[in-house]
Amino acid sequence: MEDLKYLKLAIKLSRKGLGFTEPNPMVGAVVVKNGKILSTGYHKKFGDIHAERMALDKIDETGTTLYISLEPCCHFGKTPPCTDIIIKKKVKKVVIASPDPNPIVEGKGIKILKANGIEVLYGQLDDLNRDYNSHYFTNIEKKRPYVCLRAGVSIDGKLTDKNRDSKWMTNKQLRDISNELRSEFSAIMTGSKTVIEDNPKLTIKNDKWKDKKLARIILDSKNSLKKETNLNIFNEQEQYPTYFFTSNLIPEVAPNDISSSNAKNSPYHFYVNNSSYGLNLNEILEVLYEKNISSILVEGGGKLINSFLQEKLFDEVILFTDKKIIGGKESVELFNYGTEISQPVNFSSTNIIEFDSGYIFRGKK
Ligand code: AOF
Ligand code: ZN
Repeated sequence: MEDLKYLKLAIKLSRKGLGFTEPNPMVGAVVVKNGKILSTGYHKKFGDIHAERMALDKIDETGTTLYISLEPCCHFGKTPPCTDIIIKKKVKKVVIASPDPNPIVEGKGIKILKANGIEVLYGQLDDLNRDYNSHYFTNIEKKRPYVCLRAGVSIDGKLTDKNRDSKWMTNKQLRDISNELRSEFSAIMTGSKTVIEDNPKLTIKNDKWKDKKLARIILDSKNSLKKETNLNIFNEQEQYPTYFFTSNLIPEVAPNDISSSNAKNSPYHFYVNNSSYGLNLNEILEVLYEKNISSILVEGGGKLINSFLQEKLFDEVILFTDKKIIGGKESVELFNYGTEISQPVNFSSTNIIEFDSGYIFRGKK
């Protein structure tokens, strides 16, 4: 019981790093002796000191119990191995929620602790920790970024009315929540049509996230977005670097890139093959994975979201639903593109929050 309480606290602490640690995991640690919490730590941002080292650095006591949400590392990376400090501080027992699937750790951390006479327990609350760190676990296990599809719809699943007007679709409260959702991800993705029609900034409004770096990924199959158009996506490149993907059937002549006038050499512009649903999404995810982008929030439009559905390349769906019925044959339905998916999408976990004006549905596969 006591173990569970402190382990839960370690997992809760890990969440303080939400949005800043990727592609590394969120990790929390708690040091306890004789039923008293001596210190805590969490991984604040990518490249910073690890959670368990942060907690142990602050104390001199020996014979403690260390609670960590993830198996400690045992490698020299950006920081020295955490197993070293656990041994040095003569920790008596280590309780871990999840073993680390990272091939440079993968059970070796636990082995080293045991070989040094430290009692090790692991596996309790593994599901909870994996759920919170689903981006990290998906990266390592599927070798691609975590993909979340997000859309705003009416109760009857319409994206827009017949005039293609969707601006009014979700009210301000839901729109603000939807905007801040971007902070949980490494990148947001949309299509060139949305960029041309809405000229979105694709940034995070809330000042709380002014230090958060977020990549903007634009699927521009025909290379139609020109820098001269002064679209908002060409601004604020430092905090929000913009990457473009174009079909390799299009000659590499019309440069969109921010840094150079030659699209061919641009580190921001990629040319990929086509698939039956548009640009080859597998190739795009491969490029982004190599660029260390570990999670993507796909914000539409409808065609793009449906391409990911058809290709079965997604891990989560988030629907912002207004309590309105749009009706009409000419209004645009969200799930109305492409062929029927051969099997319905089932979710292993779902969550629904109700607001005055609507609902947020979050389903993980
Ligand atoms: C973290 N924070 O609190 C723990 C991690 O890139 P490095 O050198 O910082 O190492 C990252 C790996 O270390 C990470 O993928 C995971 O396997 C392990 N543990 N990482 O960023 C932490 N405990
Ligand atoms: Zn470590």
